[in-house]
Amino acid sequence: MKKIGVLHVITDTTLQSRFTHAELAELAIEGGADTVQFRQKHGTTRELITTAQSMQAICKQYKVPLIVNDRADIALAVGATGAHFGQNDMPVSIGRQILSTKTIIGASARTEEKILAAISEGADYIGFGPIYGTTSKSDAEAAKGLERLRRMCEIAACPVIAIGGITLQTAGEVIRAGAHGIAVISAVCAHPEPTVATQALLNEIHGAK
Ligand code: TZP
Ligand code: MG
Repeated sequence: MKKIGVLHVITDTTLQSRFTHAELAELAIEGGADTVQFRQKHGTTRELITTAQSMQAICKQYKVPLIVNDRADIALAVGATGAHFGQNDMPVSIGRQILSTKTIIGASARTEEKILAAISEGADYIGFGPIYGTTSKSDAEAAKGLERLRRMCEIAACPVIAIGGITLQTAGEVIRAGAHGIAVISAVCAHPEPTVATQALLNEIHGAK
């Protein structure tokens, strides 16, 4: 099984404009983030590649995996460690054909059936959420809560990364419900001090494990 990080910081330049994706990646890594995810829903392919290259340079320097959201081609283009696909993105089975066997593939799945399907297609981890209410994803479903998370963690034969509205106050209970780790946007990117926020989240995760 591949090593999957416990704190995935998803960089975002729509919630805040103080920092670029690459700057956020570095600030999060300085705070101990063990995975960085590049997620941007707008821009040309050329622009996305340029941004992903700048992030990959930092992640490579610190030996922290970079995961590219939605786009296998961009993950491949910049030599990222992984790609993350939602239910409307590239199917995991096709991502597996395109990307090397070493590449980490994450898949968002919200039902037992979809979780099992994603794992059988070759997903290395499952992203499950939103656990709580979130305003960071425009089409987010209703909050799933800790009980659903607990159930999904029981049935998934791979790490589950919980996402959606997770804060310093709730990170511990999410881990105690069985999640291998968490993925956050606003708790780090919209925080006045992203490095401090990352450090604090990591402490909560480790304290709960
Ligand atoms: N997928 C499910 S919820 C979500 C994504 C990308 C948004 C997470 O952002 P935040 O700010 O940590 O709630
Ligand atoms: Mg997607």
